[in-house]
Amino acid sequence: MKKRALIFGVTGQDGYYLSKLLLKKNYIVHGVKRKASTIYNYRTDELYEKYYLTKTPTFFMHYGDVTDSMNILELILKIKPHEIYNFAAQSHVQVSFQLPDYSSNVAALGPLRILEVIKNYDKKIKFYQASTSEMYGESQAPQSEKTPFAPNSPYAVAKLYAFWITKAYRDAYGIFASNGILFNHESPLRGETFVTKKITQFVAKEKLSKNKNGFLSLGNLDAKRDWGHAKDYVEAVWKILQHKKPDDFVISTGNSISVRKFVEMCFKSVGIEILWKGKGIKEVGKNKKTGRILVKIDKKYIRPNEVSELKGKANKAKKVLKWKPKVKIKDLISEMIHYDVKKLKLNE
Ligand code: NAP
Ligand code: G4F
Repeated sequence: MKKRALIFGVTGQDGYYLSKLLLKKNYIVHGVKRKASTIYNYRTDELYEKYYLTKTPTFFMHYGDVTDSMNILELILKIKPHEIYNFAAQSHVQVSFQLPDYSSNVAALGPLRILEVIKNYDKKIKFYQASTSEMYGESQAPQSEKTPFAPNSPYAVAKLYAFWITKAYRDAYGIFASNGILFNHESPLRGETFVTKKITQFVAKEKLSKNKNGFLSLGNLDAKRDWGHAKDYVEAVWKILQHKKPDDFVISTGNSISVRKFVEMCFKSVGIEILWKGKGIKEVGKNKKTGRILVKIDKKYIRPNEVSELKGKANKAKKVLKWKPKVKIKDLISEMIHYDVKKLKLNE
């Protein structure tokens, strides 16, 4: 019998990559998407065509929302999944300062609602919670499963609730409920308001001389992140639920670089060297050869609280799950820019 997986947040970056992985592994995948006034399934379209529009479909989409308990209950009773992956979240840290109530409702209470259904209706369902390195806040890098949490945004605080409630339901009710504490992971399908995708899209336009005199507006250039590839990270997510017992795992590359360095690497990959001038809000990044300003700081992207350095130590996952990341940052950048260039050319 094929395994059935239910993915909350299937329309997001990780939802796409995990669905693809599970479909290749012969699962039947049910994804939950929200109702919106426009159709925006650009990530899942490929899967829908390949795995739904066939004689024996294995990919199904359902309307739903993790703020609606009855909806979660109905979906679980109808689908009877073996595994549930909860990726649903308003996942933008800065936006969570503007929408704290909503972001917390989705990220903190969403998983609680799912766990309640598992507890009351079928304790055999395995549950994965998308926890995050943001929960470490300003805790000293490198961060591992043993590092104290110190969340400093509404998003991170809500995710910490989700982390603990997942563990509490595991301990209290014997549910196979696990957390993946994933560090930043990116891909060509990363949401367009996250910093890596903002940068690669701008650089792709620059490569095709489509920016005219435009510049890229960014916030804090000195924050450091441990960036991996989403494709590698969903492998770890799946492995976490296949492990013999429920547990919590840090998933990261162990390499951390600043936003500034990421900018430099992206421009370098298209033959442009960046020269930084000025300080603070007045700092600019210029094309060393032409002197044209390519990067400016805009204070609207500076957060009320920042997480200065995330650098993960995934020794436990490497040892216990036999997982390791394959894609190096340089290759991630080149894949993202290549994709953005191709997309721009298609739209010409
Ligand atoms: P993403 O692209 O922002 O996807 C989030 C998904 O959640 C989208 O499908 C979104 O639907 C859905 N969603 C939002 N609110 C919902 C609600 N009320 N009910 C049901 N679904 C809802 O995020 P991602 O990068 O794939 O990340 C997946 C998960 O891992 C998120 O929970 C994120 O917080 C967490 N995480 C991400 C990273 C990372 O670096 N990417 C690292 C650690 C943890 P719409 O498409 O309709 O908005
Ligand atoms: O790309 P970001 O928005 O990602 P952030 O805040 O690290 O959060 C992402 O990773 C988390 C895991 O650690 C996830 F839980 C979360 O859901 C999300 O996927 O920002 C990265 C860094 C920050 O320090 C930010 O201040 O880049 C800095 N930054 C500088 N300029 C910017 C910008 N971030 C964004 N989004 N936009 C800017 O213009």
